[in-house]
Amino acid sequence: MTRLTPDMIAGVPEDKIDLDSALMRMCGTTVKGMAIQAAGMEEDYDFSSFKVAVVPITSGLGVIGGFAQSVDAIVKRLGMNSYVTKGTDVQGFSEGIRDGADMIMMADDTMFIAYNVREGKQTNNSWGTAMGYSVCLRNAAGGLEGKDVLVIGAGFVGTEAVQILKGMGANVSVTDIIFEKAQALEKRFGVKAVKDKEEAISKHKLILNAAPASFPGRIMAEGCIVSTPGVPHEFDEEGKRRAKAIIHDPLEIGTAVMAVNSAFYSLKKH
Ligand code: 2YC
Repeated sequence: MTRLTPDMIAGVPEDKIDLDSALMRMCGTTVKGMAIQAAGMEEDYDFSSFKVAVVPITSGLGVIGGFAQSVDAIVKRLGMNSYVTKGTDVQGFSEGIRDGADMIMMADDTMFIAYNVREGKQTNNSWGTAMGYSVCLRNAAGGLEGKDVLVIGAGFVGTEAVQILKGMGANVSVTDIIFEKAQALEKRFGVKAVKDKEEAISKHKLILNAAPASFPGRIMAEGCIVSTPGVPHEFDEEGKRRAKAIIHDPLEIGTAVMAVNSAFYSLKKH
């Protein structure tokens, strides 16, 4: 699990990267539109009736400066009625319940969840990130049916991504710095474990990067599309020139998907 730092998310509250415009340009959707697709729904929804409490968590390595404020801003941009609790941890959770929150969002060092209080169901950030970046890749590529896709990283996000991408009809290969982890996914999900990361990158035009991988432009395929939640995030000038699209943000895509998917536990009932 790669831990965010305050400077990685510094621009998220005011949407400095204007993610809606970036996704509209590369994938043809807004963040909200992508998240609704990722949650398996079609039409637009008005989430303004959803009250969301974001609870700062001090356990383990503690609060990340700006993290709760970033999650709160992302959820507000989806049209939900969100706030950061005054209290942290159990006190903050209890405050949210007392205030009648429909959803509680909180993260410690290993898990980040959106808990739907009404339905007693949760969506986690690993699934949300894998699904969100897979939907972005599919939209940018005009569909993945029968296409070769490389997943880099067999961790929490990569493990979800190989299943999701296979479900979208892609021919999935997976590589990890610990080859046995890629082989384990090959056994479990019938995807292809590949050992040489650089060779795999050079041979794939569609990549979901779920690792803090470096991407020297000299090995990237011309016109490749890289959907990359991995942090830290670095592409050199050659890489930016060769890529048709590089889809990245430090937190928003995964957070938007988990919030919308968790909200739909309530909406899918009707
Ligand atoms: O500020 C807080 O409440 C902290 N307890 C938050 C810790 C988040 C740790 N996780 C991460 O930095 C990344 C995020 C992208 C979500 C999953 N891993």
